[in-house]
Amino acid sequence: KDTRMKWWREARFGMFIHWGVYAQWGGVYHGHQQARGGAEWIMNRSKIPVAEYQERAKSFNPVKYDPDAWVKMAKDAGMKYIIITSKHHDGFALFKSNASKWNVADATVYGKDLLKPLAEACRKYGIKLGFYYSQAQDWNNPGGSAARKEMREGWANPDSAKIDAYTLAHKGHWDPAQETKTFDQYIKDVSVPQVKEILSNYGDIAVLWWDTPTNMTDEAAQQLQDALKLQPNIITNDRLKRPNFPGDTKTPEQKIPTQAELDGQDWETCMTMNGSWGYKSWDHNWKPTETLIRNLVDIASKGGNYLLNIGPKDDGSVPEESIERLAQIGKWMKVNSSA
Ligand code: JFZ
Repeated sequence: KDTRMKWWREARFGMFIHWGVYAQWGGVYHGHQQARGGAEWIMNRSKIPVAEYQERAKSFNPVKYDPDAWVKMAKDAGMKYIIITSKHHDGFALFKSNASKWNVADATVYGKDLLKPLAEACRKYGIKLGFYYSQAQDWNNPGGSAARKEMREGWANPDSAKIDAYTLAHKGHWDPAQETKTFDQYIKDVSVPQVKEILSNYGDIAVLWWDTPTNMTDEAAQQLQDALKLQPNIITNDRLKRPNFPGDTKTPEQKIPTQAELDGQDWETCMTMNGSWGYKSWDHNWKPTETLIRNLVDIASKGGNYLLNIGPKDDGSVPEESIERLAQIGKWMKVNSSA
């Protein structure tokens, strides 16, 4: 375990990338700002029907996507690794998949795999690449689960009251199209095959970043864990299924543990620069660079890693506020780090 974890324990700083077709909404549905939560949750928060969501996704066309520039930006900021959402809770795969047509190559006008060029750029700059994969929650591929948290909040969707009652009776789902398969079928037909795809087609993968184990069973988790054998040196977080699949690293979210909370386990604080993971057009609550640097110092001094997020827009460009902050951090790093 120690040799496998070596690079990760020395890394200290990485880039999280939340990107998907949800960036097209940017936190706005039919003129309403989504009620709460990250902009990557808009389909769930606003109860967008499956057909409508997929219809808009057809026009997803990130012509400004420049993976070389993204990786260089991370490298210049002093980051050592990148974790990108290969598939978030909306089930949309940023890669060409044979397990589901709901992927960038088959479901959008862009029509090309987005992860391949990113993997190439990471190799070019010597940056480790990891994949976030939402193994259980999936609102488009039938049988995927849907978290029900905060369901009683007001929705941006004007029809919310009616839809909430439906959702309560349907395990968090809001569209019959989501329930034409069982969860076990979804795991077998989509989740496991896609994890095999992302671990087979992009060279060395440093991290598998699981998330939200809603409805996970031990059997499903075991199948996913077995797929990891495709990358013998891979590092995983603790979100595959609690408590039987602890993984390698803990994931305090949006917060830095106090010294007293540290228990000797490897940990990584993931954090947004504003209040959203996915691109949210109306969130201007950006943390000052000084705060981000203090966070990095605090985390590094306690032996953790800082996974700092960017949420690119649907055209593939990165918000100016994020670019500026990463450049300023890089400037500080040049003066203050020995690496
Ligand atoms: C999850 C996702 O739902 C979210 O969209 C984002 O990808 C984030 C990184 O992960 O959200 C979580 C998961 C776990 C906790 C909080 C938010 N948690 O354990 O406190």
